[in-house]
Amino acid sequence: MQRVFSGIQPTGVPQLGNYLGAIRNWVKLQNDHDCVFCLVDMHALTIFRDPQQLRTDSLAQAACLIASGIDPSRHVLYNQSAVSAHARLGWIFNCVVRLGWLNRMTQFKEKAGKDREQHSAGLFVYPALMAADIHAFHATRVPVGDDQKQHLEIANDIGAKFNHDYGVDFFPVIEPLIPPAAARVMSLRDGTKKMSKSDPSAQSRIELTDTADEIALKIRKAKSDADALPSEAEGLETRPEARNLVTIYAAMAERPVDDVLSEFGGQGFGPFKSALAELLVETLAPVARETRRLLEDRPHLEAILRSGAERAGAIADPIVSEAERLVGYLR
Ligand code: AQP
Repeated sequence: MQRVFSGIQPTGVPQLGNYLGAIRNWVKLQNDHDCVFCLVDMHALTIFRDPQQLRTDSLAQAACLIASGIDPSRHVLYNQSAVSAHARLGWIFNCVVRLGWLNRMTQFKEKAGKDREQHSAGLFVYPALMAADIHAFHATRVPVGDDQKQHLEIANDIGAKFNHDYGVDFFPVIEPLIPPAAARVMSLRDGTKKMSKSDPSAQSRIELTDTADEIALKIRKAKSDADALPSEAEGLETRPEARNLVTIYAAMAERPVDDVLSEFGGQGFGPFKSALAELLVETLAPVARETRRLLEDRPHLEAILRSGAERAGAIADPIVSEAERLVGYLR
């Protein structure tokens, strides 16, 4: 079975975009892959986090993943900082990656904005650590959204340069797994901005711990426009908020957009939003309930992550030790 590595940052409660763009697909991958699910708390640190908040978010993240269907008894679920292989290989890769490659990363440019000099070096070298996350497990498949494709390309470039520099064939090629309906979910307040767990406005996103009432209210208040829904996808091109709501409906129902529009085209947003809220509540309210239940037993969650870290270390340590031998570290 091919090994899949998936990471998510514990930077808040997972939101609908994380669910539709990543988590739901991860749950399916468990059936025919050997999966490693990692809460990437070292990546979360690239932008300052309150320490207590980071701990709280890490546990909430673990609970949400398990409640969504990630099975920590069959696959590996742990937090990145608990396995030293990430940092060890991350450093080697910092020395392999070229500054020119990092300078081209669009996500750094987006996150740093004009204030580049004020950001951490960690944010800049994030792609080298991400490459280490994957290569430390010799993972060959990584589910990624559109926004992460560039990071996967650099992970392959780093692996290939390591192999070339040390004259080995050690790190395999990583293949991106783009989910079939790779929905990009946008903010409920601005259809041109990606839905994000760290957006200052909680109204901009559906969180996986929201109650049925909260979901319904957020959808009712979601920005839309005054026109009726079109009957074909083309009619959504210049209407970002309408397009976002229809995309969410189609992704949740696993139906093509045109199919959704053939049902709702010509109607106003009132009935459509009610149907959308109902669809979201049906799937997400049980996830939220289970997440809350899991969070009541913190020692149990911590034990799951500790056991995951031991299993992750058992896979990654020998691989990273071999990389360390190859670069010439004295042992
Ligand atoms: N809006 C989105 N639509 C589709 N997919 C999304 N993902 C995130 N937002 C959307 C996918 O979720 C996976 C895990 O994301 P992450 O937490 O590691 O990083 P992120 O993309 O930075 O997510 P956020 O919510 O926007 O976090 P913050 O606010 O901390 O930056 C990834 O596969 C991502 O594609």
